[in-house]
Parts: sequence; C-alpha cells; structure tokens
Amino acid sequence: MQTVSTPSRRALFGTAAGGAAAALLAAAPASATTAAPVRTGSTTGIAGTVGGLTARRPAMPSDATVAAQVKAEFLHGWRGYTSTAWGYDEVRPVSRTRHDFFAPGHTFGLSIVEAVDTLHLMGEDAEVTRCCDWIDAHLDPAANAEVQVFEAVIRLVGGLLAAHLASGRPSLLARARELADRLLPAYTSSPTGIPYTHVNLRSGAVRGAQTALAEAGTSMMEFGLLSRLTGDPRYYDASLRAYRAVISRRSSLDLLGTTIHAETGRWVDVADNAPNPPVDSFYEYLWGGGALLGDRQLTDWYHLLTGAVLRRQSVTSGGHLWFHQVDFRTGRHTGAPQQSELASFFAGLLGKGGDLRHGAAYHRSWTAVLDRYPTLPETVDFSTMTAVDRGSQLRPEYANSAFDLWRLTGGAVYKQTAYRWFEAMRTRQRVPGGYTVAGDVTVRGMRLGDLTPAYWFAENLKYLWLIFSRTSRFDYRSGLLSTEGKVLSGIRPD
Ligand code: DMJ
Repeated sequence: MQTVSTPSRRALFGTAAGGAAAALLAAAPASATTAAPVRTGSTTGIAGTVGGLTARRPAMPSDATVAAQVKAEFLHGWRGYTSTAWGYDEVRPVSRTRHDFFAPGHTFGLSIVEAVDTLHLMGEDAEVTRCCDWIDAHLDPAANAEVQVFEAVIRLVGGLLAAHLASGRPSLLARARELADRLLPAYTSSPTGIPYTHVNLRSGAVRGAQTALAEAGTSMMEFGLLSRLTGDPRYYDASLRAYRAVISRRSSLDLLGTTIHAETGRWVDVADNAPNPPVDSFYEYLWGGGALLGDRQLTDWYHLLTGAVLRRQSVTSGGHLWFHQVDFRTGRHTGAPQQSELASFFAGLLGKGGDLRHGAAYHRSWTAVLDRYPTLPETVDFSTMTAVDRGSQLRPEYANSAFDLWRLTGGAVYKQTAYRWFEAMRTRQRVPGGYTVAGDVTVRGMRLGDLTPAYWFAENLKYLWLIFSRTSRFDYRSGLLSTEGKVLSGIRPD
C-alpha cells in the first residue's frame, strides 16, 4: 500500500481519541463554517483514526425512537411523491413537478417500483397494494422507449422482483420476466456477450458499444434470481457470459480497465477506476451473485479481482484508506487522487467479502469527510480532503456500508455513523415537498436542487430502517440486497 502525501493541517479539536470506534462515537458534528481542516492522524497506515476529535455528540435516541423518525421521514418523502407525481418516474419536490428518468415522454412509475419493498418492510401494507395495483395496470415493458440497460435492470427488473417477493403477486414476476426479455437483446446481439448500453424495449434495437464495467456486470443478481424463479437459464447465462468476457480480458496484474467495447472486446481505456463509478457494482455483483446463487465461480472472481484492487490501488492519505486510479497494465498511479461518494459502498462490500479490517478503515475514511462537511459531497480530493464536486445527489452508499458493517459486527459505531448521516440529510435536504438533491453542500446555507431521485425510496432510509427497527419482515441472518437496495432474498410476509 502506498502513501499519498497530505499537506500539513491545523488540528481543530485537540488530541486524538483512542480507538477507531471511540473516535467515531465521540465525533463532533461539523458545519461548513466550522469545517476547518481536521488532523487526520498518521500517514503510516490505515490504523489511523478519525483523529483529533474530542468534542462529545449528544446521546443517541433509543432504537425505537430512531426507527420512528426514519419511517416518518420516509413517509414525508413518499407523500411528496404521491401527491405531486404519482405514476411518474420522479418528483421535483421544490417546483412540485415531475421528471421522466428513462426517456422523455415515457413513465415507468419508477419511484413506485423502487419503493414497494421498503414500504413492505415498514409495514405500510395498503401502500404496497396501491403500488402493486399501479404496476399491474400501467407499467408497460414494451414501451416504445430506449432505456439504459443497466438502470432498467437494477431499478425495474430488481424492483419488480423485490415487489413480487414482498407481495407474493405472481403477476409481478411475470412483468419482471417480460421486461428482462426485452432487455436481453442488449446481451444476445453482442458478439462478445458484453451488453450494449441501450435498447429500445419495443423494437429490440440496440445502441452504445462502449460499455462501462458497472454496465457490463451489474445484472447477475437480478438475472440469476429470475432464472432461478422461472427455471429459464437464459438470464443467468447472459450475465455470466458478460462477466466472463470482461474478466478474461484482465491484465496480468488482475486489474481491469473502466470501459470496454462490446463488439471488439477491446478496452477503450487503460484506467482502473475501482471502486469508483462507473465500475463500482461490477465488483459488488461478483460477491452478491456468489452469495445469492451459491456460485463459487463468482465468489472466486470477486476475491481474485478485489485482492488486486487492494494490492495495487490502496493508498493511505492522512492516515485514511483510499483507492487511487491506476493504469491497469502497469499498476502505476494515473489521474487525480479523487474518490466518488458512490465508492463508499465498498466499505461494506469489503466486509461482506471477509475483509473487515479494510472495510472498517474505508468507512472511517468517509466518516472523516463527514467530519468536514455538513453532508457528504459527491467527489473529494483525498490528498487534501476537499470537495471537488460539491453537490449532493442524495446518495445512499455511506448508509449502505454502515448497514453492512453493522450487520456483520453488531458494532454500535455503525449505528452512530448511520444516524449521524441521517440527521445531516434531515437537517439539510428536507423540504416541504419531500427530500431534494443539493448544489453545494460545503456551505452552511446549502444551495438546494429540485429532485428526489427514485433510488431514495429504495435505499436511503431502508438501510436505516433495517438497522434500527429490527423488523421481523427481514431475515437478518441470510437476507441479501441488490446494488439498488432491493431485498432479493430474506424478505418475509408479516
Ligand atoms: C443507485 O442507483 C445504485 O446504488 C447504483 O449501484 C449506483 N448508485 C445509485 C445511487 O447513488
């Protein structure tokens, strides 16, 4: 592991707390006007903690209180959507207008599909029925619309499968299958098996041969489950062929590029960006597919490729673990020392893959970012710990990793980080019409945007709810969630 030099900083809160958990539990809230640089501890290893934080946080409310708060906020956002944009993909909660996610002029009721299993977990059974009725009556898998295959798989196919498992309605499985059949040409018409990026659902016409790795790999959980539920192997086979096509083109260092050409099989670039987008869930679905389907090949690939990422890309900066972009042929650092907030999911994935030490360390790295800003910005320069993209798209990844790590360890520290993240979102991004993205989170008077992304209904508060409610509707021992937070196994009726 290499060290990235970090400019010297002025410590804000005095001396470092003891262990990592102690430091996180004692961490003080940061606001933009107090967000002077925080000393980030040793530069010699990942054992460095969220250093220098001695101020005390207020005690956490009870789990039951937090669960009630979480549900109330979910329903606040849900009312914002249903009152303004019911039947449309997404709500713009400030202007009280609507947004088509996949294709202008076409709606798939995306927020409805995204919300169903969350509503079920929260015991909102009448809303589940209303959503499923809407899907049965209106969702058209043969719309004359060109959709991005990756997004349609993780959001719509995954959402329909989770809705089927939550509600028990066979019609939703049939709808998931119809949709998957219309997405399959993106895989089956590709000479390499690496999917084209877009397909027209009605005509089957494909477009987009430059495929990023997340687009190439992120179907195994949905398609694998669909094959299992229907007995039709075509979906699983398509996903496996795509994975094999990419992984067989890895470098001698077991690293991958970022974008690959679906027709020629040639790499479009030489930069390995893992675990950042647009690579992120390529790795996630090797582990998730292996766990969901009991497929040893997928698990072995996960360990092979993730081992290489840890060996070649991990760096310490200010005592924190980060991942640097490298040339996948040589392992040499390329590009800027930047990390996307979307990569923060990787902490939980590392833990699930058996590497709790690095998983916990990487979650601490992102907690150190949360020490500096009112909420997490989209992109940080980890050598200076400054925001590069200052916006917030209401992302769920940090809460996702808190959930994964809490589930694996039972550590109170992950309840604390999850609650802190929740409070930041509730304080800063709540508007009368729901929740919204923000243009700049680095200033106290945060500039707000005007969109509740549909994934907010699938992910953000589901992770919090699962941590704090201990609902009997989820199997905490064996349940598995997709990259979009869909419960693809372990969801239970009342
Ligand atoms: C979600 O759509 C999924 O988590 C996806 O894998 C990438 N991240 C977005 C939300 O940030």
